[in-house]
Parts: sequence; C-alpha cells; structure tokens
Amino acid sequence: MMKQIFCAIAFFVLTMSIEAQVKAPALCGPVPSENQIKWQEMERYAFIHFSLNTYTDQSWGFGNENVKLFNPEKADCRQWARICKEAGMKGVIITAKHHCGFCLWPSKYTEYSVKNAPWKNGKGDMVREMADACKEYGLKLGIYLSPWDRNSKDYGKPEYITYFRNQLTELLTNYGEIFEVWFDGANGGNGYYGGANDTRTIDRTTYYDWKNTYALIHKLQPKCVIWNDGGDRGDLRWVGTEEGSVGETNWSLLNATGEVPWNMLHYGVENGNAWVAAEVNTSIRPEWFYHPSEDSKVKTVPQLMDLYYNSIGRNGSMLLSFPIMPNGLIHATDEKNALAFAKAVNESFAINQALNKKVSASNVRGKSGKFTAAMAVDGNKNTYWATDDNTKAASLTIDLGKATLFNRFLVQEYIRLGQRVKAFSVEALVNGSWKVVAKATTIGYKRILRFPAVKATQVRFTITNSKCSPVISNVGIYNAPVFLNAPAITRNQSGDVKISTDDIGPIFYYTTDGSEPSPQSNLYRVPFSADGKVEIKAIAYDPASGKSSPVGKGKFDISKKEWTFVGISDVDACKIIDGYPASVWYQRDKKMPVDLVLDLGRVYNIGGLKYLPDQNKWSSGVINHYRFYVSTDNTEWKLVSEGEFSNIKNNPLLQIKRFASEKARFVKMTALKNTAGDDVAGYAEVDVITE
Ligand code: FUL
Repeated sequence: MMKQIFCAIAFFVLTMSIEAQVKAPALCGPVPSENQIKWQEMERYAFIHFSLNTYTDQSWGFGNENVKLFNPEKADCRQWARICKEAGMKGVIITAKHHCGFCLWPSKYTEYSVKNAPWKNGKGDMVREMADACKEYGLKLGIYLSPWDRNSKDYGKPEYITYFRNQLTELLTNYGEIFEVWFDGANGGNGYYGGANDTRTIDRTTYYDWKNTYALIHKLQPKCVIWNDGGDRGDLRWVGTEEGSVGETNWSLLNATGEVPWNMLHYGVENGNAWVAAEVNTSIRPEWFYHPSEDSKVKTVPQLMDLYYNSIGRNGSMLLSFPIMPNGLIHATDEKNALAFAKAVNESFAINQALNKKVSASNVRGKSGKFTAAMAVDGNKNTYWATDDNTKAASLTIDLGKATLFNRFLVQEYIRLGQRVKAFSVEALVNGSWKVVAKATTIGYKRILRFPAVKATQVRFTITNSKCSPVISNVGIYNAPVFLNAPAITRNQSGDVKISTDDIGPIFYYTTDGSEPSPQSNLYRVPFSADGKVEIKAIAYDPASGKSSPVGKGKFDISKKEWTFVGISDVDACKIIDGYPASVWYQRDKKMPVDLVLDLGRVYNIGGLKYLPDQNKWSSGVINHYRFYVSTDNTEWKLVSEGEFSNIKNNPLLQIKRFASEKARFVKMTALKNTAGDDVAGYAEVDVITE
C-alpha cells in the first residue's frame, strides 16, 4: 500500500515538474493593448450621423448652413440606442461635430451649436442625450470630432488647435467613459471659415500636433482607443474603403511611422512593428447622412451579412452607420433590416458543432495538458491550443461524432501573444475521404470562412504556415441558414444571361419559356446565351435543405446586338446598353437640352422607353424632364412622349414610359433638365419596349 502511495506521489511530482517546464509561447511581434483587446471584443458598434447636413440633403456642409435649420421635433436618442442594442451593437459613435463645424453639444467655444438652434429652445444637448441613452441600454459611447472645421474662423491657424483641444476636452470630461474617438482625415480645403469663404490648406503631418492631442486623450480617457485617418498612428486603422470590407489577408499590424498606402490599410503589414487593428466603417445606406433618395437603398439582410463576413469574419470590427432623419429618428426600414440582420447573425452562430467534441492535434506544446487541442473547443477564450516553438505547421482534427452538415468555419488566435498564422486550410471527411472545403491566409482575432454546406463526420483544420508557433483559442463549426432570395438576372448587349444572389451556397435553376422553374429545370452553371425577346425565370435552391427561393424574373426585349449610337464616338457609351445598372455614361460637354440618339439597326414597333438613372453613391446627371422621339430615317422625328420623371431625385428607380406604338428604327431621348440643375446627362441604362 505504502509503495503504491509513494508511486502515485512520485508520478504526480514528476508530471507537475514537466508541466512547470512547459512555458507559454513567447510573444510573436507586437501585441494588442488591453484597450485594443476590449475594443476588438466589441465586434460591432454603430455610427450615428446627424448634423445640419441632415436638413440640407448634403454630405458635407460648407460651414455657413443656418443653425436655425436644426429642429428635430421627434429627436429620440433612446430610439437610436434601442435599435443599436437590438441590432447587436456594443457601442455608438456620434458625430458630435462633422466637417461643417456644427456642434451637437452646447460647446462654450462656439456659437455654431445646438445652443442657438430652435431645438429645445437652445437648451438641448444631443451628446448628453446620447450618453444617457447609451447608459440605459448598456452601450459604450464614442465621439466623432471632425478635425476639419469649415465654420471656424481660425481653421488653418495655430489658434484652431487650442479650439479643437478645448472641444475635445469638453467631450472627454462631461459625458462619462468614452470608448473611441474618431478623427476623420477629410479636408476639401474651401469653407466658410467665419465668413472668409476661402480655401485653407494645412500640412497634415504637422498642423494638428497629434502627439499632444493623444496625450490629452490618454490623460482624460485612459481606456479610450483612437481612430485617426491620415494623422499619427492611432490604435485603429481605416481599411481604405467605405464599402464595408477589409482584405481577406488582414494583419493587425502597421509600421509605427512612415506612409500608409492603400494596400497597407487594406491588408495590414505582416511584419509591421505596431499593433493597429482594422475597423471597417460603412453605412446601412449608400451615404452617411440621411437622404430621402436612399429610402429604397437601405442594405438588405444578405448585404449586411456579407458586410459581417467581410469585416468581423476577416479580423476586423464592423462600424455601421445609421443616418438620422430630419425629424430626429432612424427610418423604419433601417430599423427593420438592422434587427433582421442581428437575428440572422444569431441564427447563423447559434450552435457550435465543434464545442467540446473529441479532438486531436498533430503537435501539442511540450505534450502538456495545458495546451492540448481540447483547449480550442472548450468555449473558453482564455485557453488555447499551442504547438512546440519550432512547429509552424500543424493540424487539429475534430470528430463530430456523426455525419454533420455545416457551411461555416470560425477560428480565433489568442492575440495576446501576437498574430501568427499566415495560411490554413479546412478539410471535411466525407464518406471516408478528405475533401478541402476552404483555404485562407490570416486569422487574427477572428476569421470566418463560408462555403457550400458539406456533410462530414470529421473536420481537419491545418495551419500550413505561421510566423511563430500557432496559438489557437477557438474553433467553431456552424451550419448557417442559407439566404434564399429571388436571384438577380441580367443580360449584356451580346445576349449573355447571368444569374446571381448574395449568398454562397445556393445553386440556380431556370427556365426560358415562361414556365415556373423547379429543381427539375435547367441547372445554371455559367452565363448562357438568350438573345431577343425572352423571359427568364430562376430560383435559388439550397441542396442541403431542399428549399427554394421565390422566383426571380428577367424580362428582356429585342436583341441589342445591332444597336449603335448616332453622333457619339466614345466607345464607353456602350455602358448605356450593357445590361449592368452600375455602369453609367455621361454627356458633359453639351448644354441642355441634350440628345441621345440610338439606331436599333432595323424597324420595330416601339411602344415605350425605359430609363435607369445613375445608381451610384455620388450620382450625377439624373434626368428629370425629358422628351422621347422616334424616327424611321433619322431625319423625320415624331414626339411620342414628354414630361417628368417624378420623384426620381428621391427614388432613382427604373422609369418606364409607354406611348401609342410607332414604327421606328431610331429613338431619341432628349434630356431637358436634371435634378442638379446643371448640364450633365447620365444614363445607367436605356431600353425600348416593342409591341
Ligand atoms: C468620411 C467623412 O468625410 C464622411 O462624411 C463620413 O463622416 C465618414 C464616416 O467619414 O470620410
């Protein structure tokens, strides 16, 4: 008995001493600060864009807009906070001051603020109301303070820096804890500047003296992270686009000094010497501020999910803007889509099939129980699977226990020890053989891969290359619901038809004879030819669930193969008839009225015309007063329709005008006016309706 006890004690002591020898991996390059970790764990948070621009339908105010415009009669920060909370956001960054210089709080350093607005008789403080609402809903508060100020008379002079820091001090001392400050780099030069109405240029590298401003922030708000576009390196970086994605390869590193070209913003720097993580900022609408013309352009749930995967799913955060309407509320569509988006995220990641499953690894650091593969599936973010120092390629195999369907793979590095992994792959054991389902590069805080659903009994995650020995804190396997939206069907000038949707996974079935499509119809693989008058109907189909989308329809008129433009030599004019709404052609060199003449190649019975205006964010040349003419010989013209495209400014949808059918080979669309009152005539698409 004594011998047995002695052996047990000896074994225990020996094991303990081996364990003690197995040290945690050393840091690999720069590591995040505690503030950066807390920020990254927030994952998604909101922007609130609200200022005088809201009342002038502008993107950037000039600085001379009348403060009296600001009177949001229903302003309700609690509505904003509730929506943000229900949309899964963890914080809100409010545009306390945008480029126009108007302050949403009663700053004592300027008259250009809410204190001189009719709202609450000048007694209102929107930052205070936001701070209170955030507190009530358990959200963190962030501040957008534009360094460029088109109202301040001192902008461009040294005095302005004192003014800027005074305002920053007000915001960082009077509204509780601030999690992030946001300094936009935009500067268009010209502005009102206290009535000077001139252009002021500054040297971005020296003017703002960021070093001292950062010191002030650190003193006043030690837990705050700094986002600075174009200034000294902050804690977070812009990703080089406002469209809502960071590079698939995304290092949370930059160089502490030197220029940051676009590719560094978008992909980070593998061997950078400073931790500057990626924040993906975008809006739920095309623009940042509210414009009624965008009421029909609010991002849909599949589009928002795409943003989610392209930001949070690529080691970034998601900063989503909600524009406030002139009445002071978030629009109902924005609310509906944001809440449905949150529901979709929750459903997608509700069940982690890998959690606490049997798991093995090709290498475990010092064979220690502390670093086993199980640490990656234990649901604890503070434990991790690690390998020996010299092992930079290794795999982890999860036994799912039974054939399991999944279409998402989520993985996280323990970033407190640095970002390490350079490349990895995911394989699934399907009917006894391994099948590669996805390959990717960096991981970082979080990486999520999407692929068509696969049913497998085991999953193998293989790190193929790493800067240092890999350290993985979490692996997740999910079966996210597939979005089955009616597919979009487009046809180019050559008659090639393309079918697409916003999700990864569904396949398409289609018909060209007007019949209802089903999984027995034609399977879509690549674009196919369907010229002339034809109606294409298609469904998106999820093979895993056997479910289909509603039917998508594409009704196309006569072939455009023979169409040419009369009197236009620019080859780019083909964008008007290429079938892609995003491509636009503009006539800028003529005075209104401006003609667009199309030769259809042969005579048809024409009974209508279609016009799609510029669909882009910065649209121009949106025609709102028109005349249509037809001709058989390009000499004698007959006026068949004239009038206005009502509400095209607010809702730039496809305009369809029908008229009594006429024989014609030539059609002429005359632009009489556009919504901007200038001479640009823009066309995304022009088409005819034949009888
Ligand atoms: C930009 C600004 O110029 C926009 O107006 C907006 O505030 C956006 C978030 O940052 O670059």
